[in-house]
Amino acid sequence: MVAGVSRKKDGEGGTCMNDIPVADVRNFVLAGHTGSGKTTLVDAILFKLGLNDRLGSPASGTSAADYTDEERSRKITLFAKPFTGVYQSAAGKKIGIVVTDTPGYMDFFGQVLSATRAAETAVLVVDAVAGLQVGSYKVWKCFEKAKMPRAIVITGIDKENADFWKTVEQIRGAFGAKCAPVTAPSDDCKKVVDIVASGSSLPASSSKAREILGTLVEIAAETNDALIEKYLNGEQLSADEIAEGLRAAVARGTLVPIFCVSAPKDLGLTELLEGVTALFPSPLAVKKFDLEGKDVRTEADAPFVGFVWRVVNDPFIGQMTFVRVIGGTLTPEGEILNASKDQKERLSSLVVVNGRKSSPVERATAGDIVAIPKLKATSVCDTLCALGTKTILPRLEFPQPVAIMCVTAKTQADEDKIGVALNRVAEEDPTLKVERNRETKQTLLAGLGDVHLDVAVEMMRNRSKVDVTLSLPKVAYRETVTALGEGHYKHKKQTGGRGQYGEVYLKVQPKAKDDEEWFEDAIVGGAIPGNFIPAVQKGVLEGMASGTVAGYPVQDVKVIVYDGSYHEVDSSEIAFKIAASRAFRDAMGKARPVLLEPIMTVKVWTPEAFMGEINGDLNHKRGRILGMDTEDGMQVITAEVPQAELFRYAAELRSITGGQGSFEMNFCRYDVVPSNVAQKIIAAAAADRKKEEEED
Ligand SMILES: Nc1nc2c(ncn2[C@@H]2O[C@H](COP(=O)(O)OP(=O)(O)O)[C@@H](O)[C@H]2O)c(=O)[nH]1
Ligand SMILES: [Mg+2]
Repeated sequence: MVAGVSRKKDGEGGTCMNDIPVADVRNFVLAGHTGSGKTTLVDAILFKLGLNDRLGSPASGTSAADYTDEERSRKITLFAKPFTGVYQSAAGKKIGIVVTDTPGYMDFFGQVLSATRAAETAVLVVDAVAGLQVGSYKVWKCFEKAKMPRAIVITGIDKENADFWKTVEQIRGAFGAKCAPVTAPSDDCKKVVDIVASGSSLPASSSKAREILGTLVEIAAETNDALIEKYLNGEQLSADEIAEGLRAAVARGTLVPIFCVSAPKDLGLTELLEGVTALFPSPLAVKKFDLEGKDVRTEADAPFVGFVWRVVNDPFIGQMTFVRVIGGTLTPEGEILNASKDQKERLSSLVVVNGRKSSPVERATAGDIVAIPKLKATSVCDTLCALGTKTILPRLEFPQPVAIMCVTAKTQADEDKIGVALNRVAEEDPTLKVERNRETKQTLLAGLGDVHLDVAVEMMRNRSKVDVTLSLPKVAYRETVTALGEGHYKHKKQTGGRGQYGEVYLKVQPKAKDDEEWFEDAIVGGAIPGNFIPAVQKGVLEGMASGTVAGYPVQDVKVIVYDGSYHEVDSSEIAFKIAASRAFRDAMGKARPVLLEPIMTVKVWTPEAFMGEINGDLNHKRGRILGMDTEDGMQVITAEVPQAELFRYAAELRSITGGQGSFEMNFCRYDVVPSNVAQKIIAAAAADRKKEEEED
């Protein structure tokens, strides 16, 4: 891994890949609103740890963290990325640091979810000027759900208008008094002080820091009976006792330490890394559970268990499966079991990836994130474990895609490669779905937002050299009838040799919900001989494949064949099929046929302020509001809306709510398209057909 690091031989167990005991590893993930300074902080940490010989920055395109083409062109993080290094602590100890950067843009929230499963401690990054933003709340909720030890870093304390204490107040108001600063900027903002270490030497002017010091000592004391007794007796706790108490409080979630930094000015970074060392739990200090809720052993001598949280297919590092080691020791030889798929996988090497640099390692233990090249059957959320054992870790629940677009190749040559390229991007990202709609004959790509889909297209271009365009998908319209219609067709041809003859009378009507049969043979007296009835049925089905309104499939109709005639010699299956198909079309045309469209049930989450505009917009979209509710301080609107109106909703809702709203949708039913809308669809379908005929 980190070049030049020597490795101990087997038998000296209990060490991770940096020769650092598992107990001295600190693995944390950074998450927060876009632009809160996560990547800048990661770059600064990489520089501090000596993993990068210059301080890169995302804004100038020199970031070691935001290194992919897609990220550099947009200047935002799109992919979660882990970095591993060694920190030499002030006390002279080697600490293994594993830090994961994540995207803040909500379209990529799936990456945040995965990354939290690779870390012990979840760190919310908040900008000292902007304070808590939509993304901060969303990330916090995700941390809470994962029940992880947490910390907060306030960035940008060097910025004009930055207000550290005001931001602290806002955080404590929103997330509780368990959030307390452990570092703070000096009054002139020229340096950062460690509140506990400074203790009595805190300047008298820092009344807020002094007050917090009292809070911290109290939180530390509360973790331990002996300490609380000492504390209540008015005795001073020693520095070690406070440190131990604070560490225990972070691990059990009664303390969320707040740090402050300015990455560009190198302020507070050392204090942060010291805090990570002193306060963050080691992989041994946080219990891990399997699917059945049983403890998973985390020591290096336990059987190996690892969680697959990321799969990458990237031009710099190739095909890699990122594994967070949960327990035991992983070495780059032999076979392991993919317990989720009950399939063996062969290992040939093990690498630590730091951005575009990667280097082989000989072992990995709890807390480490290592990548395995070229696994065959393994995907995100799978559990890998030692052969002869079987542990399955809980999977992650990803949000359902809400933005759906049709994908088409720009050139004929790319048409054939499109499937492979699409699957490649979807394999990496569990929040992207690829689907072939047989009805509309379109290939659909679904994701969490328009930017998500745009990035997928760019990745296909950069990585698979396939150029595609996105367009609004076609709606899978259907047709049905609303009345009874009678139809008739006589198919008769007598042109030399054997003729063709078949005559069918049938009725079409709306099918009752409880009626299981769509087809009824009501022929009496053998007007159509029984052996031709299957052909009649096939003919009707052919007619139903393309309705009389606009050529869409017909559903929810009942067809009753009640009369006809045949010819001893000339009648055939094909003749009856043709007659039945035409008779069906005749009947359908008289049965007041209508167009049907898919209706979706939509749930929208929004702050109160946007309720009016959202309701108005849903009405405008021909939606029907079913109800309104509150959930976690957000308003929730439930509505039924035609699918045709929803293809751009991810972007539209973002623009209405400034990114604060979110929604999900599910298919509900087919319903009749109002006639004014139907006319346009019918005209468009006719134009399409004409175009197709011309092309043929
Ligand atoms: N002055 C100042 N600017 C910062 C600081 N941290 C980040 N920035 C700037 O804020 C912008 C967004 O930072 P970035 O790290 O990409 O945010 P991310 O989306 O959270 O990864 C960039 O232009 C950074 O240069 C900081 O501590 N001080
Ligand atoms: Mg970033």
